[in-house]
Amino acid sequence: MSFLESIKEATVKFSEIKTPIHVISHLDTDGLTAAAIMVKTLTKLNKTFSLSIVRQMTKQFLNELKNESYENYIFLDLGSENLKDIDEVLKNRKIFILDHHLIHEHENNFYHLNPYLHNLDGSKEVSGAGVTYLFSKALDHQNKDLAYLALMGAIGDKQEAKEGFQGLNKEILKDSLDLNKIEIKTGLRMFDSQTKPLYQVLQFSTDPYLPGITGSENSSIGFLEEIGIEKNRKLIHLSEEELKKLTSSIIIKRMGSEDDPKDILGNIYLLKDQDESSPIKDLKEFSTLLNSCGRLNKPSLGIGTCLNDEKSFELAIDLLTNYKTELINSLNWFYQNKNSSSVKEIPGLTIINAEGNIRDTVIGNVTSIIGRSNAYPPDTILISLAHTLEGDTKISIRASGNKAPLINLREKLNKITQKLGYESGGHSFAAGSLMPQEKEQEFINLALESIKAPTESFITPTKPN
Ligand SMILES: [Mn+2]
Repeated sequence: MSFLESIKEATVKFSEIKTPIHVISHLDTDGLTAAAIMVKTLTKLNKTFSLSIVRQMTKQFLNELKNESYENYIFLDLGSENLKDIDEVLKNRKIFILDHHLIHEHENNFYHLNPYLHNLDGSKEVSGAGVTYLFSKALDHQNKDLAYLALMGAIGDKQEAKEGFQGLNKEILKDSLDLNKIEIKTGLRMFDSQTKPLYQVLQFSTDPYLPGITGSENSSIGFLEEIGIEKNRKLIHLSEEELKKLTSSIIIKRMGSEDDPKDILGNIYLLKDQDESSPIKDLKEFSTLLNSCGRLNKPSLGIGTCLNDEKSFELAIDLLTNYKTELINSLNWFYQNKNSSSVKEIPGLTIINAEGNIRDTVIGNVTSIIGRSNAYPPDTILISLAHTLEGDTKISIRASGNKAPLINLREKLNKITQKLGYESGGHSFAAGSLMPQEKEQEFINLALESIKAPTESFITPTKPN
């Protein structure tokens, strides 16, 4: 049976449900758009449901579900990795899983919809929101008007590359185009290009990465002065001539970087029913907005925005604006204090002890942006510390450069924090930990000790030009 056939079959079973449903979705852009699609679909069908958004599917969360009286559960953008736990905790309930993550095999009698079960690539061809959309469309063809939400989920999960969408995502795009809901333009692939002053768009552009510009306000302003474009202009307001100049100057800047310099050009997806200046006209910006709602733990604002709730939209914009301001202020603090005792630089390692100067909610992202800014040679380990409101210290570890770090950063950090009795979590390319403020100095000393400066393989710092 094909993926679409199995989706169709599941919707038939789904239609028979008469009792309330508990929908559980993921906190990122893809999860929030999946949730919005499902909320619209269920509301239209007059179904009774509740919605929970989770950062992660933990055993603890699943155990909380155990005591509920729901007979039906729908998991969106998650679940495929937790088949065993779900099976154990939610015996005898009707379970629908609409996911696109790699499957941790476990025999089950769920309605499990996942592209990997049909030899489709869940990392590129369809997102959690995409699977949810296909389910919604199979229930009611009219739900085609939700296709743009599915595209945003795919964008959030980095499934849109410079070639555009592929696989089922391409079909979903076609649905949106058929309804004349969106238009595609070619332009600079940059976030905030509709709404932010150009110098900030460039300064915060981490994908594509702009050597010597990303992460530095001064270089960004300098670059624009050099090419004669006023720094506060917006990308959408540039003339054709200016846009060409900007694009070619950026391409020149990116020459010699390992990515294709032309990576900066790509598709821009615009919602036709939004105003020119709307921060949610561009699907990529819309997806950034949702991402910050998730990151800042305000998923309801993101979902509300997807459901066209004006109040949620305004609050979400405020949230994003505050977040960006926080980011800019934090980066400025770093560049102003780079040569002070708050920033310790030894070959191979930089420790940024921000204390109360950078908030713990942005310190990870700030460290990532610094890592991509050319401030340090590739594969320099960056460790940042920031105080939390609860009196702890949040620690973030990243590495500089544009490629996957040579060492496993999570292991690296864990080795240090374990000596103090604390665990670290995260990924090999970005990890973090939390410990009481009193442990700060001890941690810093251990971190400095842990680096044996690799004298011969060390590369001369490349300065931003
Ligand atoms: Mn996803």
